[in-house]
Amino acid sequence: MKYTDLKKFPTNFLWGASTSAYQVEGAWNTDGKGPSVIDIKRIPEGTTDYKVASDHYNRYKEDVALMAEMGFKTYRFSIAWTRIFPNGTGEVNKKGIEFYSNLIDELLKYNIEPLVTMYHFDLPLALHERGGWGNRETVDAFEQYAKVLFEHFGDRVKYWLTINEQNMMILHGSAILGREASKKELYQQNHHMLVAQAKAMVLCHQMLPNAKIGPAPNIAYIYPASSKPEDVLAANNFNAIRNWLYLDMAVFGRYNHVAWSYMEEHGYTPTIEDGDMEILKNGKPDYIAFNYYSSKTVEASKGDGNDLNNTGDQEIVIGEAGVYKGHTNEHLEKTEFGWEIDPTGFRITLREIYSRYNLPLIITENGLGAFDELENDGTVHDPYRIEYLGKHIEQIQLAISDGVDVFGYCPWSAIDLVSTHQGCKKRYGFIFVNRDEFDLMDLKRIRKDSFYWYQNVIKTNGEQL
Ligand code: BGP
Repeated sequence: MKYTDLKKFPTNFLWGASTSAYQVEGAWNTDGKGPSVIDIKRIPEGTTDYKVASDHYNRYKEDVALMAEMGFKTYRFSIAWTRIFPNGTGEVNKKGIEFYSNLIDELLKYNIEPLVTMYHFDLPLALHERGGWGNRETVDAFEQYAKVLFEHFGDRVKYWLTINEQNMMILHGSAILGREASKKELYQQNHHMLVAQAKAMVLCHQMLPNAKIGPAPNIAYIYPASSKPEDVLAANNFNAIRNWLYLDMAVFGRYNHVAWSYMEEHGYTPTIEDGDMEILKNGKPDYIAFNYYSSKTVEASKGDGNDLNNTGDQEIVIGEAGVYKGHTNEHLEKTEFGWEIDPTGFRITLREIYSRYNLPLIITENGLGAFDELENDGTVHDPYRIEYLGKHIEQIQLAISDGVDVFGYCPWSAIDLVSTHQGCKKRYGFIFVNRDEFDLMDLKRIRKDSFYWYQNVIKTNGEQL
């Protein structure tokens, strides 16, 4: 649909950007922080670990000042569970509370709204060793953790996100977390995470009546490779399994029927305890946050063994025999890392989510990973990132013109950080961090071209892209 005049971005639109604790903070064992699953992760050869990352733990003031200079209205970051509870449960670590309290105060000093992810992939190792999300106790541990966060930060944090990309941990856990699990186990973990999320949402509303909370899955609309009904059905299958399973539960408190039938057919259905469905019904999000990098395309699975299980990374679809098969969309370009680029798919995804759930939306990740280069004169030219982000912001405005209620945009990432499985040379930030895969150099912060560009986007409230 074309419009003669586009609707403007709302005046209080939350422009910002995102990071996650383990990818940016470093200080992996400082001030009482306990180990998380990230510290035992199988690190792909040739890439760095997460011990120092971007050293944000020690340089957060400088980083926040740069975000303020860009004009951020919000900053989406995650809290490392193991800074608060080094062993997942038990004693609260005061130093961990202090760090995030200081970070929040620093943001508020510049009128930057903190947008806090409670859990972004870094499950405490102590819980993992007792079965992780496969163990029901982790649900209680998460609820306890949520309570402590609300108690200590609820006076200043209005926007909460429960679990980052739960769907990607289930579908692509091997790339992100570096370990394998059977699908049966994964869907049990999934159920426990859904219950934990619902409990956190209920608790948030009880303890902080003025706060808002929502889920943060990775949602990408799935296209059929052709108009062949079998391909359309495969896209419908994958939309249910990848996207709606998570949001139907978060919003309506019920399992999506196609996803459930898929689990039944394969013997993946989780054990549901008495009272779970009621908890799931009671947990109600105030908004939906989602991460979007690209649409996905699938064709019908022939079930002939060529469409093996889904083992690509977050944005690469392989397929599942008898359900769907990944298909390269010949209409789209790809990033250097093989991720398709589809700004129009962003608008389609925004429309689709809003039509299904009718809740305000905020984008908590979107961005382009690239090998940026620092020039001799100290500049970093990243026109490809500006182009990517500009085209996606254009689509948000179109979606707003379609009547979608979008209240914020937080691309990935505020500052360079370590990728989930491709090291620190795969960069996403507006701020360059001067380090190499294995040489920490001086970790100096350098404004990229996209820094100045985004500053102007925010200043003009999205009018100049
Ligand atoms: C998302 C994760 C982020 C982030 C991003 C980019 O799936 O939520 O943590 O890393 O993808 O992915 P990558 O780091 O693999 O390039």
